[in-house]
Amino acid sequence: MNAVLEANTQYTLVNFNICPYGQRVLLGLALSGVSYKHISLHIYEEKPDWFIDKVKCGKVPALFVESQNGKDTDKSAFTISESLAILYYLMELTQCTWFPGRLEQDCKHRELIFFADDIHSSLKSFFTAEESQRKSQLDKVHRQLSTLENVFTDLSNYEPWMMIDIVYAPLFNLIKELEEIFNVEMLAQYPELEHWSNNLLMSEVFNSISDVSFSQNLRGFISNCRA
Ligand SMILES: N[C@@H](CCC(=O)N[C@@H](CS)C(=O)NCC(=O)O)C(=O)O
Repeated sequence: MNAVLEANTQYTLVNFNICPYGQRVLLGLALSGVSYKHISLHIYEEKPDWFIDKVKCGKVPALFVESQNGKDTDKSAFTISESLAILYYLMELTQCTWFPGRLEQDCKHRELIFFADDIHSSLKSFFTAEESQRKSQLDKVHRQLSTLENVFTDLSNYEPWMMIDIVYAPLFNLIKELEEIFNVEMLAQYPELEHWSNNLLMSEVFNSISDVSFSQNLRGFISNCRA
């Protein structure tokens, strides 16, 4: 980490405690060693004016970057929203190596990074669905996991943590919780994914960003969505 940058720049992460996209950024911050302040908002219940002023899309995670260059008057500030944009910023800022560095492999990683958002959206449709629709939503999740299993199996070995791991660890964590809440199996029939998920979720860095009340908060959020 660049010492000058660290001394003069204040990073503030605004997040919602069960947001998987926010967990990506927490992992990125932990892995890159950038120190930051943390503001937690229940984004579906409160969007204060200071937040809307700075975050035009109204979504978390958002990273506020404020620099002070010597004199009081010489300040600059900007906001980054979108978890992937924040991760790319952190990667370039700290020169972390979050891609294998070989063109073809890097492209495969990027493909899967985009694919994670499709899976997230299917998981949301699953947990907000009426009971009668849940089975068909689960089938859709399975089709995506089966595709993921095939593509992931073809990726040759790489050293974690890459951006692909940062993006999939929160997704696997959400899947694990949903399996328990709805008493369904999602990962068990995909050995590569299960192995990958276990490695990520049992890692020290994932534990360091995990919130003990995640499970309870997620259950509360899901029952509110369904009320
Ligand atoms: N594509 C965005 C998704 C962020 C997102 O959907 N955040 C949710 C919380 S998990 C949010 O802020 N929702 C508030 C809203 O839609 O009004 C990212 O990767 O950061």
